[in-house]
Amino acid sequence: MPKTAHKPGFATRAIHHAYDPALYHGALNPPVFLTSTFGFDSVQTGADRFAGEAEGFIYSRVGNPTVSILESRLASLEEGEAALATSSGMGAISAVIWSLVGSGDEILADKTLYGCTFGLLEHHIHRFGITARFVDMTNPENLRAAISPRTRMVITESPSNPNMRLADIAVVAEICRQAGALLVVDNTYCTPYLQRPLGLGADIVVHSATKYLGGHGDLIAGAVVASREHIDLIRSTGIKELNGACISAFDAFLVLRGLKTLNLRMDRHCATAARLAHDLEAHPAVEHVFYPGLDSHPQKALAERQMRAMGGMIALELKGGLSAGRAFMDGVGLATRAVSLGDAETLIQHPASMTHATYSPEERAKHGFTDGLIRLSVGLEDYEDIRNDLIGALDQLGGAATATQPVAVRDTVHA
Ligand code: 4LM
Repeated sequence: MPKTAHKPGFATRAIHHAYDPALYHGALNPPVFLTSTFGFDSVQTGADRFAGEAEGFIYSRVGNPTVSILESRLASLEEGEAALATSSGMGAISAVIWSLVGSGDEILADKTLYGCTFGLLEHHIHRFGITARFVDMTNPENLRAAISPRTRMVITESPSNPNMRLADIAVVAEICRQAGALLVVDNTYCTPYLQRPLGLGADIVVHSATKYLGGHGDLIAGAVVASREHIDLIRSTGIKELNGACISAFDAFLVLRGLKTLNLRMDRHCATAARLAHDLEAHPAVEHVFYPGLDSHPQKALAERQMRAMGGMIALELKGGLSAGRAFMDGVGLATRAVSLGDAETLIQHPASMTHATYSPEERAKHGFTDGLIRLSVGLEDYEDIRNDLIGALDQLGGAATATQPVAVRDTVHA
């Protein structure tokens, strides 16, 4: 780290924080410690490490030197005390829940969430004696009315996947604090470069590091950032004994490599998405564009307060609904039809049949998005090329944009 009296900026910390090349022969990049276990110089050393009375590594499910560098760096970028890197975003979310919520407790979650987070809360968690209820947190008063002494945890994504709804994190955090509930914010869509929920009062931030943090679509990973006390607990219970969702040292290395360009990539994702959102909104085949930077987004002012820029994710609804949406998706050439987000490549997917197929059609309607919704993860290609691809596919729609015949959406088990 450069010698300076001031705290280094975001980009500098994303490149240097918590790694001293002098300790590793001057190697510019940290070594990848591909080891499952670590030797002890005596029985007593091993016992002391297990008891938490001596520093040092034990076993890579609970800690690894490469992973530790990533964890320190993520904590620094999110401005939290400590972080835990996990094998996936779902591994992070489930480790947080299993560590901090128990039988008889209630979780209140925002109305729309990533499909598998929703599936966990709506379809499975009751088997462990935990109740999950959903409230529309675009109006924090709904949360104030619903929260009770049984509410142990509140979970929100802002902006939400897939329909770009926002929660006012500072207001929601204050409601949680007064009620004694923990606020968990999934910051995957924003990354700490665009939004820092801990500074707004959240207790815990979770990430799918598969997305913008890794940034290259070549890994699956997750992260939790919180107080040292919470991270120690989640590591020693959630990861060590409950779900075992530890990240591999190699994937930690890849996330570290991705972080070095996070701010540059996010600036580009945001700039291109902002222009595209306007272009899409102006097209006659488009019914509605969901993007917080548009004047038509009801929470634009909140987004401007809470986020540095408006992100790289766009959702849109076409005039012909589902059939037009499917024709549009089959008409693109540069954009890749794929789930996931935050990659260099522009990705386009259909939540109702893909990422959010965990919701039944009735649940989708109840939770605020239609079967016609299309989701775009705006990539790093040239703006003109992305624009021409998408607008060209919209221009091709012709009759499809007004077709009304329903196309079956199967409820399949997909990501
Ligand atoms: C997708 N998303 O949307 P892992 N939190 C959020 C997410 O979007 C995701 C996860 C957690 C998508 C995956 C196919 C807001 C995932 C879960 O996939 O377990 O790293 O993250 O396309």
